[in-house]
Amino acid sequence: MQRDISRRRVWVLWAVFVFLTFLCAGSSGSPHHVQLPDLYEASIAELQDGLENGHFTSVDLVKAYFARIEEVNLQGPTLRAVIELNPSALQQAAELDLERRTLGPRGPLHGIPILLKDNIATRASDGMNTTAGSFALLGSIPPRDATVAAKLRAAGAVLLGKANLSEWANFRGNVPSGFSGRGGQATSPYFPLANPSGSSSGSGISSAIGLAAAALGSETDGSIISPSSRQNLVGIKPTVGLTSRAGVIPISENQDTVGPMARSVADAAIILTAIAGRDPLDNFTLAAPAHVPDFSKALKKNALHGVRLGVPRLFLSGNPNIDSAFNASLLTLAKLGATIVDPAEFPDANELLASDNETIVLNTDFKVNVEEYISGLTKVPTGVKTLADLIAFNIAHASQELIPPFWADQSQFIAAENTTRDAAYFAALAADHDLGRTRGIDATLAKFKLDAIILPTDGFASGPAAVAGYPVVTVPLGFQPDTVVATPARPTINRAPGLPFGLSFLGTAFSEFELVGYAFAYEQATHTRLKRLAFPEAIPKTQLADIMKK
Ligand SMILES: *[C@@H]1O[C@H](CO)[C@@H](O)[C@H](O)[C@H]1NC(C)=O
Ligand SMILES: *[C@@H]1O[C@H](CO)[C@@H](O)[C@H](O)[C@H]1NC(C)=O
Ligand SMILES: *[C@@H]1O[C@H](CO)[C@@H](O)[C@H](O)[C@H]1NC(C)=O
Ligand SMILES: *[C@@H]1O[C@H](CO)[C@@H](O)[C@H](O)[C@H]1NC(C)=O
Ligand SMILES: *[C@@H]1O[C@H](CO)[C@@H](O)[C@H](O)[C@H]1NC(C)=O
Ligand SMILES: CC(=O)N[C@H]1CO[C@H](CO)[C@@H](O)[C@@H]1O
Repeated sequence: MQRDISRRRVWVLWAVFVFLTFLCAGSSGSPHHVQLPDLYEASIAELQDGLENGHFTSVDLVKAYFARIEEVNLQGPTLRAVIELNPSALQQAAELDLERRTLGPRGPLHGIPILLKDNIATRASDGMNTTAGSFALLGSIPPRDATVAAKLRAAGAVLLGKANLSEWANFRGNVPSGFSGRGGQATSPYFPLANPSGSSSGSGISSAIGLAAAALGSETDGSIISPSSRQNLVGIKPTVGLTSRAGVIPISENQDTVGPMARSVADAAIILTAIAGRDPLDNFTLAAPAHVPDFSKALKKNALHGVRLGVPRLFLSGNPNIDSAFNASLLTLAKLGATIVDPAEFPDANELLASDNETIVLNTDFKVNVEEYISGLTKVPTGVKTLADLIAFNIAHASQELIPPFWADQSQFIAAENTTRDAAYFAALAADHDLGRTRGIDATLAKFKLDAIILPTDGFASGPAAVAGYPVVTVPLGFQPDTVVATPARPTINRAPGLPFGLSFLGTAFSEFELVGYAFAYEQATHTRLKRLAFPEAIPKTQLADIMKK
């Protein structure tokens, strides 16, 4: 009897063994045989596919990204891209993994880790701070998630942490891009100690080398597209009003906008679709179309067929390497079916270049809008209420905030302090809209019958779109050649071999769907991004397989 049972057990075990061997041999779905995505470049679609097929979990992804951040943030090349990790991220990833198993995925962002610029508020229960990089807001409690953060969360994304930035989105004073008191000096992963540009510096660095699937940045004038260009990324600066600024530490209600910084147009389109839309907490969004399109539907390789693109030569960068790559891109765009109108100058280009009305608008808006943001906080442990308080805070905490020789300035705060919304302010705002929209982008589109305007992102691409509040999409265009001699580090390097630069598509209000299509067609025809990688020490080694072995 005994013997019979054990014999039967051996037989059953044998059958199970044979069955499993057969299964493994016949299926590529086993974790031991699948090709896990390389996190340096993994697309959101690849990550979603791996999650959906059970090749790895969102918990694995969060652990892998945490380990990658650890490798390069304060160690190795000390890129200082990330200020804080979300202490609740692993728990949230586990819940999203369970939800996937029981109910299925919410959509393309389910379980995907995304970093937020440190001016985008997150609910206190997560345990993260929202400070624009300043100690003045450390421990402050926002009433709720910023609307864009809430929308990412609702789409199933894991908010991985907060990215470093130029403090106060570069509105404190004359300070190198990528520095904040809390995060220190961020640098580019494309050349040791290189200027990462800003102000969404950490979002750009993190997205470029796979410290997250992608990141959100914000732009007032150049702060998404410039670090995207410098970090070899796709950046979308949406029309002011397409994405809500509620819960985002502001510079200017007239110019601020939140958008994705990602490794591909497809990834950026997925994120923009999730964060766009009207919001009762930000009345500028009421100007946006009621219906948000699925920007992924714009991803067509033939999107440039029959499209007219204009080149406002007066706004070019003046850098010969960038301008020659830009000139070459015109041939590519023409091959893709576009008609290039070159030159297509803004009718009042010189007036726009000379105008300094933007300074009046931003200085005045900053004082009003930042005080509004602070007054909406539930708790501010440092007690700051006004811009005057922030200036005094910096002086009282100079060793953390006003650090010589490079980071001591707060002249922008001081200039903004002495402003009011007077007649001169409203005249300056009207002049910006007139010069940027009516006599600017819209006049140029109409005069040359254009669908969009193209420019190297480095140069004057952000300016007209900034004062108009109009959209820009940047995609990788090229790299500074190896013959470029690196300039000295003060404390960052402004010119160096291998530094990436981008190509910008500008359009009228709410033309993102079209611009995304043009950018996608160009990206798919060129695949510039992987033609040059970050410098070796800046490429994190940890991959999903290392996490899953443990
Ligand atoms: C947020 O700041 C507080 C100090 O006010 C600190 O104790 C806490 O660790 C910070 N949160 C994170 C996630 O770093
Ligand atoms: C938003 O509301 C403020 C007052 O609450 C008003 O001054 C402003 O004009 C409104 N803006 C838009 C775009 O509706
Ligand atoms: C780019 O093309 C323009 C117009 O054809 C030309 O004037 C300019 O010299 C070119 N720039 C470079 C750097 O090749
Ligand atoms: C504002 O724009 C108007 C119209 O172009 C111009 O006359 C004025 O000089 C500008 N002001 C500043 C401060 O640039
Ligand atoms: C501050 O504003 C006052 C009144 O408008 C003006 O007289 C003064 O020159 C301004 N100070 C600075 C530093 O701009
Ligand atoms: C996540 C992380 O590494 N955060 C660090 C960012 O930089 C500051 C200043 O060096 C550190 O205190 C944080 O720990």
